[in-house]
Amino acid sequence: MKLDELIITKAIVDRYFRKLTEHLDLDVAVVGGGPSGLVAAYKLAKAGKKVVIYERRLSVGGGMWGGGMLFNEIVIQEEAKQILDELEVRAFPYEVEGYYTADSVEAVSTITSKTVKAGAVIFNGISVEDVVVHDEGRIQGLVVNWTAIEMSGLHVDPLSVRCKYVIDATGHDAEVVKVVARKMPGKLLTATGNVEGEKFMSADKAEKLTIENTREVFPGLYVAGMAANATFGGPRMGPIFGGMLLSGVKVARDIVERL
Ligand code: 48F
Repeated sequence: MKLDELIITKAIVDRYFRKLTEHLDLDVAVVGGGPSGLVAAYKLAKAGKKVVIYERRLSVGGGMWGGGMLFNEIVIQEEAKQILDELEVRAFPYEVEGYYTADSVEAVSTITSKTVKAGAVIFNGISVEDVVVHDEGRIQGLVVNWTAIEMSGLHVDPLSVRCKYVIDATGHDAEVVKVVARKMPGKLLTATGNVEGEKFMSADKAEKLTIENTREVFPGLYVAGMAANATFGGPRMGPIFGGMLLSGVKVARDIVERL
């Protein structure tokens, strides 16, 4: 077979733009492909919903690749063992009951594969910079741009996508929530109406609060993972990931109930 560069180029352009145009009007747009965003997209896709993850970086996985301090093992507690089993990530019991470890590279790659095969689409290299709100009452979509444009500082207008719900799974920075708070101060469904900010490390409290804080923070906008704690004022937990995975499960379940 003699290969033709033009056919290679045309195949990529054709297929990419087909994927893009077929995913401009979504049930759920997930911002950030860390552990909570991946699991949320996996569960939503399993429930038959049209879901896309927009990920700023080339790779999804967020803070999970590096385990703790680049020791690429993660810890998962008993409560989250079931979701790892469902995702077919091997979890190894540690010598203290209730604690499991997993290889972080296996965890990211396996969860990503399950998510894509369940029907979620991942657009990497795209950053979410704003939201669409027509009547100041509800989020109706996202404003997106190439990360390369963001990094270069070029003045290039973004494009937008429509969706019924947005999940801010951007981690510690809670980027989407912060945009809403900046443009509509005092309107978040938090205690003060603004971003409460992440608190000190406290693993046990943080893991429980992550689940509690996974909820709607503005009409049409949910928070998951560390963004939930940053938004509602929960502590950080370090390299234990059960709360992240269970947050993804919870946000997907809550949104499915409303779709
Ligand atoms: O930070 P991240 O892994 O989020 P998470 O799911 O998990 C947190 C843990 O990794 C860890 C922890 C718990 O044990 O404390 O930190 O809450 O992943 C967030 C992803 O969102 C992307 C970012 O590149 C990362 O992959 N991201 C952030 N802002 C944007 C974004 C944005 N504006 N647009 C697109 N992607």
